[in-house]
Amino acid sequence: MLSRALMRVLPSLEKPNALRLSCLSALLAFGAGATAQWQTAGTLQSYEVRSPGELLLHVAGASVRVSAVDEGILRVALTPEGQREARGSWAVLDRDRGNVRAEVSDEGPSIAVTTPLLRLEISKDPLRLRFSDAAGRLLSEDHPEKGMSWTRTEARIWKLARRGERYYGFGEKSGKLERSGTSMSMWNSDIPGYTAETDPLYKSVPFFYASAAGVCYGIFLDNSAWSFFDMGKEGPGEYSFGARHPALVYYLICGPTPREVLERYISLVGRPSLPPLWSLGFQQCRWSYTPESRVREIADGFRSRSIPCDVIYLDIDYMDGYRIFTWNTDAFPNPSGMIRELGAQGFKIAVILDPGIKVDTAYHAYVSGRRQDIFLRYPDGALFTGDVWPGLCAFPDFTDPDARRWWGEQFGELVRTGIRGWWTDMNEPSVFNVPTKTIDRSVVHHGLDTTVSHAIAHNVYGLEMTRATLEGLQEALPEERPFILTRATYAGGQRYAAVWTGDNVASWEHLAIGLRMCLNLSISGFAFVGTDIGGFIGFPSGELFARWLQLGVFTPLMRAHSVINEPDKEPWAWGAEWTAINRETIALRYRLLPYLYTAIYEAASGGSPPMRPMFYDHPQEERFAAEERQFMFGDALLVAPVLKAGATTREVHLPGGLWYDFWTGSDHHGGTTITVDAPLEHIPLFVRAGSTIPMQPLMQYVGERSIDTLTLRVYLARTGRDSSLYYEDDGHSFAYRQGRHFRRQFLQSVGEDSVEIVLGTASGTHRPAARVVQLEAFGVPFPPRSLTLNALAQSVSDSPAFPREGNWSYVSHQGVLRGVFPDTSAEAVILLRR
Ligand code: MIG
Repeated sequence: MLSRALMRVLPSLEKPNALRLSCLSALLAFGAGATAQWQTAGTLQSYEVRSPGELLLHVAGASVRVSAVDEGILRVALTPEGQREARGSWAVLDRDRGNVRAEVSDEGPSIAVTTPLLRLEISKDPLRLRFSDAAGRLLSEDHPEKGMSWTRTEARIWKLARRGERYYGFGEKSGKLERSGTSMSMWNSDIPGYTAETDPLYKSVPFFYASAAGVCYGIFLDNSAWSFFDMGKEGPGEYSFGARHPALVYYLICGPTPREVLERYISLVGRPSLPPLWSLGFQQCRWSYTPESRVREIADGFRSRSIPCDVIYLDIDYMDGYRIFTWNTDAFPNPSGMIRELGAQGFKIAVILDPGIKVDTAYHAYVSGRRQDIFLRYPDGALFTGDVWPGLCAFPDFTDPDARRWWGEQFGELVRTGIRGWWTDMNEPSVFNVPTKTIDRSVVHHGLDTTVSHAIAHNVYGLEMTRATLEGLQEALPEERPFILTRATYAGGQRYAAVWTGDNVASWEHLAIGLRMCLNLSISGFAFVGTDIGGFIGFPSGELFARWLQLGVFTPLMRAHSVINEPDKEPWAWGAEWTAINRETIALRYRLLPYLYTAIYEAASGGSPPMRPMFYDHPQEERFAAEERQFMFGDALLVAPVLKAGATTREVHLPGGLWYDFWTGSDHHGGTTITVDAPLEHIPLFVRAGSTIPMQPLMQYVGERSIDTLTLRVYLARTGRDSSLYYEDDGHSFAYRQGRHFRRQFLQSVGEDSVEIVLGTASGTHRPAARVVQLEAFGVPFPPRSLTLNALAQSVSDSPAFPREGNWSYVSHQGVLRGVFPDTSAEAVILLRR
């Protein structure tokens, strides 16, 4: 009982049983009410320059290693005496970054580390860090009193906030987008029906942006233990972050724009993998579609109503008593036959995978797992077991390469059965029958060349489960890009899996919460993100579902889901009128696939995620600092979802420049707030002038037929040059890595007396099937006196319909030019003259 009480006093102790004795003396030393004895970095005692960009500094009780990872990223490692220095990382890519141009100079009272982009000034007495950029602008400085501090069990860095500093990121947070004045922690937790106040949630991404007066930097606290962030809640003008593990590493990441912070962070922890194109189609899930006849009924439900869909999920009831890698053969007597036939209808099947392996000596996974000794154990060697869906379970030690190999080997069978989607759930991990709802913190993991307690491995358990899944699929299905969807993960997890935001609720509030979570995750590296459309728990009205689905078009993962025991929630469940609206909504998703795919490709090549909060491109604009009800999707689209019941209009804040209404083609001057119609039929959507939106014909699933018409909607700016990327490949293999892609720029240039629209020469060796371009240019400022395509004169009619191939039309009261011509990989230049 004593240890219980002490646990409350010292919440961060990892091994309560082993520490009973020392706890007693600690309690006496601290006195009642004190939580811990903090030490703060004092006078620099000595230092060594290890290489041009690396310094080891010593103060009483700790050492601090500072190193330049590259020109724009500095790493700081605090190691109190008696602790092992943190070396490996589950998040940071282990790769040679070449020679970093960095210099160390002793300037008397301080030491400076300088790269072409950053300057770190280390004051010697006391040891404090002060980061600024090459332009001399202050980024971040240690708090003069508290600086870097530690106890025996935790460490924390206090910093001064700049005037008006705002904070963003932090991964999966359900509260407000802008985080100043709040505190948060990271400890992967399964909390069904969470709220805007619930923290922490399923995922840990200890990375954030600090932005003041348009100058932004990032901090990544690479610590997988329970970590915490106080962004000015504890005291104004300061913030702090730390972890319940005193050997602490953080990275300071240079901007100055949010985009540059994101790109540098991604270069550190890895890019999102490029998903197969079909996973951008509509996905239908519920707990559970069973038996087989029900799955077929759902598939027919989509096809008979002409509602596009690519993926149907099997939730936990497909298994034999929830045993992973088995089938309930009563409900699914012939899985491969079923999957083959659904495949012929254009569906892919995804299955849920939980980490818990049922303790059952007649179950092959348990038997082989025991034989290969890959399950987690307590320090005394006893097997850790806990209750989940199958009853008592053992848990693979996913941080151990041997356990990952074992897990990966189980995939051959499911792949041969035809499964193509992998849904890893419960991997916080969630355990039912213990008060902590997870694995005991003392349990021993193997990984990163050493053993660590579950207290350290907890937050990477889901990450390593998705890694094991990916590694298994690389063996079992090496030619296909895998689609893995996970609930729990850690920073860098975008390398392995897409994410969804767990067990949300069918409420209007949750529609807004889900949008915030997707935005926060997106700028925290997780580009492929979505919510349970319609809400997991509870039953939405037809209106709520329709509005949620409309937003879902603009979340990279577009998946509807439902908890068990709720009525049907498929898109046709609310009667004919709503069905028609939902059909059109999903149709829009499929028409926009070329644009969506380019947006996800941009993220997969190390750039911005598809979903971007408004501050991301406009960090200097105060009106966008806390904007969380509209967002950019890709470079071109501004999405303003309806988040209120009964609303038929909504306010939209347009950034500077010219904007086009996607639905009407009418234009609006930016830098304004407008109120637009928001009929139930569609989501308010705007296009940035200067962009080109590629669209394809409606299909019922990805690859139903080849694209015979590529529609290009060209939105002309009033003047000047602009460009948009277009990316395409085979959509499913890794051949794009060998250059089998089709990538080009769409350019526009608007002058006084001429407009030029160019489809740039395509790079790469992928060649789409023969098709035409159907070009539609909005905002053409004059009736063209002459029009040429690759210098050949074209005739122009004034018909409002799309002309036949080889013809053009111009409708003067709309300012819209339309033309149809063959698409090739060669440059196409369309020139209009006044
Ligand atoms: O304890 O597999 O978040 O999507 O349907 C609940 C059943 C387990 C939680 C997931 C949810 C899934 C459900 N799972």
